[in-house]
Amino acid sequence: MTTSCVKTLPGTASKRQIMAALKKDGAVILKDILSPDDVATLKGELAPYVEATENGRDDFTGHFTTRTGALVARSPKCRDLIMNPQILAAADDFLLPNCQRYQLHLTQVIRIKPGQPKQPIHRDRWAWGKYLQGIEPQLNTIWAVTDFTKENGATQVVPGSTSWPDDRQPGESEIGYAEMSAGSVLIYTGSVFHGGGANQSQSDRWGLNITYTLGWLRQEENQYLSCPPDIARTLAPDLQAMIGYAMGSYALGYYTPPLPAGQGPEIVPPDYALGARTGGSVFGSADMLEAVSNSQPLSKRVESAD
Ligand SMILES: O=C(O)CCC(=O)C(=O)O
Ligand SMILES: [Fe+2]
Repeated sequence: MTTSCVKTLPGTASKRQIMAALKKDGAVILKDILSPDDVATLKGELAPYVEATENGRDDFTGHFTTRTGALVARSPKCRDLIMNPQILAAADDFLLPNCQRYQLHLTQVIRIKPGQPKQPIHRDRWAWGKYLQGIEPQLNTIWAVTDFTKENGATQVVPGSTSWPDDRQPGESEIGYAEMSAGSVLIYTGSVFHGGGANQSQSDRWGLNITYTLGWLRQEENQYLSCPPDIARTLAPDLQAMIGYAMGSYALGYYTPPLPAGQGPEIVPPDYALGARTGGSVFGSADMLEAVSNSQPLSKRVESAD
């Protein structure tokens, strides 16, 4: 019998309530953030790509599961979800203590089809292996595009498992299910144990996985290839920066346009590729240099200054 459950807050929940739930359980659901119209728009934009996507090839990706990416480039509605102010307020609190900027980590529609067994329980932070310990590198969302029920593959979540040793296996009674209506969102950390659920229903479960990570770690979905400069150029500046077209720290992320000798600057930030002109041949700002030298986040410096 299941005794664990994933806490659900109203869509109007404050940042304090969200952070308290994340701290205690490592996961929380915000109910009905998107309107039925938003959900229909999302589904319409994503459907052609999702329908054309092949099943996974192993037990982790799922033989009856499809995973569809490049959602910044493909779906204007997804861009709003990525920049949702409630989610970003939580990400500010959760990630900024350990970086100067955070960035988009991946975008993926996960469609769990009927007949898909449970995904192995895991931590998403294992994308980097088990090297990183003692730091929270990642904050995640799964937006429900269809209803999520225990029967159709609602995400399995182990509330309170964020500080478990990596090799601990949850018992059945420790696993909760992120049951939620379409338009709701599951927020969960990179450290909480979880996995896709089994779909024993007759229809697909669609979840939209959007995740964020520290600006000094490699992104799981390579955004420069999924959203190359010609497309990124058309986006809002804050979204351009979020996907990675901004310096991650004083020296992280610069490039040199590979032009003939003397025909271009040597050291420029990545938004130069989108048309930004900032003077060239410096790394990041003086603030970033100072922050990285002190290994102290900008957010803390701002707080301690007032
Ligand atoms: O689809 C889900 O509910 C979760 C999938 C997941 O955890 C993953 O693929 O890393
Ligand atoms: Fe996962």
